[in-house]
Amino acid sequence: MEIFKPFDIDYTYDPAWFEPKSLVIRRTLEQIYDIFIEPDKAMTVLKKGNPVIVDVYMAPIPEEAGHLMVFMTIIYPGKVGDEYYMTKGHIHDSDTAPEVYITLKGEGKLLMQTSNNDCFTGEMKKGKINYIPSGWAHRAVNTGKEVLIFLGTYPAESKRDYSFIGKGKKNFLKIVVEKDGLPEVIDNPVSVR
Ligand code: PAN
Ligand code: ZN
Repeated sequence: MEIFKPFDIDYTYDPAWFEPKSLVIRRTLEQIYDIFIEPDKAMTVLKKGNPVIVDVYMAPIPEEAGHLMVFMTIIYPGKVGDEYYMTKGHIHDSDTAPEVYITLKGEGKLLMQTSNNDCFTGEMKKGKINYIPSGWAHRAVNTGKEVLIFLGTYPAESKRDYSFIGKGKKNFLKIVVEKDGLPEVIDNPVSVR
């Protein structure tokens, strides 16, 4: 492997800022409206505008074996019906690709599951580090009234696989909804086991 030059990343979380970055992944409601259990409610919102749900800032690190990707993710606050804004959710395409999330600001839940349908919900808030072992699909959910911001790292060569998300697919077996003003993790009524 070519020797790579060390570098520092500067960041703030109030406001969210991360440099240097080589890629920004932006997920708007129009792109991911169908991950919510009530997509018709998302369509109503989309008639008035197209809110940004998630931004991901990725550092300029080669997506190759031997490197660790480093990123910052911002999930904006909001809901579609009772379901909080969240990432699309994915699993990594390798069984040697664990991931670490470190929350800097806000609060949320980290839904995780295996292909055997084991489920685990991590707590995301300042003071928590979430460890996502290889083989666990993951989706972060912003359950707060402010932005949820976290840093993370994973083996840079591993690709994200979204093939289980969508209509008639397995999806995440749990969802997070607001009930009486508080987040509640419940079974996903539209998941297909
Ligand atoms: C994170 C996620 C980020 C957005 O960087 O990519 O939180 O998630 P989705 O791509 O599922 O919308 C990560 O887990 N990378 O592996
Ligand atoms: Zn991931």
